[in-house]
Amino acid sequence: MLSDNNPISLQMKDAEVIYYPSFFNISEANQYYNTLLKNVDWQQDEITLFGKTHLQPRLTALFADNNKTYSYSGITMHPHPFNKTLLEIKLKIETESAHLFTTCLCNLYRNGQDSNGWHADNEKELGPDPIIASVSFGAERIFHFKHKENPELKQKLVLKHGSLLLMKKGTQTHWLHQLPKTKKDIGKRINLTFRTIIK
Ligand SMILES: O=C(O)CCC(=O)C(=O)O
Ligand SMILES: [Mn+2]
Repeated sequence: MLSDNNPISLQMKDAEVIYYPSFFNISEANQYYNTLLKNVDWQQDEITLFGKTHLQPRLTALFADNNKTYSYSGITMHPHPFNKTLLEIKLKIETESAHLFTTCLCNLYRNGQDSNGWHADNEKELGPDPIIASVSFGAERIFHFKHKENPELKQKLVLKHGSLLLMKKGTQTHWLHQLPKTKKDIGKRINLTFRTIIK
């Protein structure tokens, strides 16, 4: 029988991307969702894009095992120390990916109107061609990739409750990604993006 636990390698030019639909089982995923929703100090920042300032269309929080800040879209985030839940998740991902992460940027999408526009995670703090591990809990959302030099090359997947998306070599250098808005009446979604800040 086909198991939903098997990782899937996405066919993407110039990039290595692996999707684990059920990296966490349903009871782990439920528990992590509830704990993080309640215990994370979610904030809504103002960002500046193309010279215009507006509220970010989602809530965020930054955690790190160092004091290093993370800056993007005109904001500088200061980290909280990792809590037990995030450390547990980080360890499991580090074991699977054979990569160590220093930092976790958490996103809370309150409903289908919250989103994350086209970008690559290529801030200078992350060094060249970073590896990013992205965990999803809560409502399922569609995630898009678009090749930077060949925008007709696209990839789209549904990020499930308890899933892990490993964006490895080439992904941030050659592709953009986004989490578009949806008109569907859906619940909240928590996303954790583990990163390594080297500078
Ligand atoms: O919510 C997601 O799945 C994507 C988040 C993301 O791309 C980011 O925080 O850089
Ligand atoms: Mn991203």
